[in-house]
Amino acid sequence: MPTKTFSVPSINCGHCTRTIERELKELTGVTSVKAEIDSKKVTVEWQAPLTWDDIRELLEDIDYPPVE
Ligand SMILES: [Cu+2]
Repeated sequence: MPTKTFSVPSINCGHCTRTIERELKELTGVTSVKAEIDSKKVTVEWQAPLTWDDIRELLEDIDYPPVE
C-alpha cells in the first residue's frame, strides 16, 4: 500500500493533529494516519482507488496544506 510522510506547517497544537487525523480517516481508502505536533509531520497510508491527489486536496480544503 502506498504510504507518505509530509510536513504540514500549519500544525500548531493537538487540535490540529486531531482534526487532520479525523478528516483523513473519513476518506474511504485511508488505512492509517498519524499526525505529530512537534515535527509537524503527517504519515498516511492508503489504498487504491484513492490517490495522493485526493489526500492533498482534502488537506488543502481544511487549511492544512501539505508540503512535500
Ligand atoms: Cu492547532
